[in-house]
Amino acid sequence: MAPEEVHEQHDGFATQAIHVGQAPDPQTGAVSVPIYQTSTYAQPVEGGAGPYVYARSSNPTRAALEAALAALDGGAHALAFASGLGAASTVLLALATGDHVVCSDDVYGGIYRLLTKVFVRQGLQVDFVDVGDPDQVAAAIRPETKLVWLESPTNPLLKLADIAAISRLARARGVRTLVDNTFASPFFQRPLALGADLVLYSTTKYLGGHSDAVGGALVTSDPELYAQLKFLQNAVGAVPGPFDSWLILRGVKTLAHRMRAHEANAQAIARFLLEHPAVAEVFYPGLEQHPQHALSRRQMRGFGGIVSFRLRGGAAAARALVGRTRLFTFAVSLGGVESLIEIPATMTHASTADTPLAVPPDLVRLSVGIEDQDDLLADLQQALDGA
Ligand code: P1T
Repeated sequence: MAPEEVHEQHDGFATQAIHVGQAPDPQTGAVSVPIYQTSTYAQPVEGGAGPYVYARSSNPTRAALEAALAALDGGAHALAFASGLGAASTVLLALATGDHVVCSDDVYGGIYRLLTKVFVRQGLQVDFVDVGDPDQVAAAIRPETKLVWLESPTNPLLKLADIAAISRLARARGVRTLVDNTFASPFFQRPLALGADLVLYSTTKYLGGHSDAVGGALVTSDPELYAQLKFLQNAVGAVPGPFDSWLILRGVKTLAHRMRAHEANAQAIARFLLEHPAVAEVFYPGLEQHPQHALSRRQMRGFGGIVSFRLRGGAAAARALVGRTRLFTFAVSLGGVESLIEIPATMTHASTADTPLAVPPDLVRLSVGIEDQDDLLADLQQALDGA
């Protein structure tokens, strides 16, 4: 799809983020969706139950969040979960013993751990391939394959998958495609419009945006898949509580504005790092030097707020650097308003150590926040100069 078309789909994004599912409360006029802090709902003795019976099954605050999330991805349905991994587990529970998944060879360490340490024990088969090459995905698909699992951009190396090409080749073979869109957020990338069947989020990240709640979500326009996942959402129970649903919904309202600010800062930082003598290599899809920059322009509306880089001084230099930053807090997670710095090899991706998916020990990942750009650049400058 042409970049202009991608842009057009986003018309009204900020308005939808603030209004879809969030009409003033009909009873009180409250303009902020109330936190329905209840586990159960009174039912009429005669005439059958209403829309709300028990809060694992549904809750009005969660329903508002789900409506907003569906709209932002241009999807028909969304389901909210207690975490990104809760959403991922629910998807994988739709598969059966002997089923096969083709997964990106660069993924969040927790997804790798879930697949290889939990679901493989339940009889799931998984192959990790370089999804930057659609031919490798095609070659890995076999009769038992049910799902292609993409992250794009990937965590932590910011690799891209051609979502349209892979979704097309998978569909032709009767295989569904899931895109973990956590890094891009629906503001910068809409996988359903590119042909994917299912979108996954850790809403802990950009959707929530303030590092104050953990959550996950799935979005789809496929009614059959939605029915299956909604059944599992209730049957398995990895649901968010009303207050966390409300926190994520509050974050969603400002997503468009935050993403623009994250990206402007990330672009400036990626360019600064490229020039710094202590830096060996910079990973950011917004750089012309990124091997898939053309693809990122084609399928994304922007490049996001995560920048990774390798240091000439190796793992020791990476350690020294994270000890010197003052504004960039040394912590896992990403997508909040505040800037974070971490070392994937020993932190978020420790589960891939000593495997073919291991990430370089000198890799540093930044979640670039929305503080003043000059302050962030000055912090990195002093930390790199001294490290
Ligand atoms: O942490 P949780 O909400 O369960 O989401 C898991 C998850 C799923 N997908 C991606 C791409 C992720 O980055 C994450 C969580 N990632 C981190 C905590 C991190 O620092 O990378």
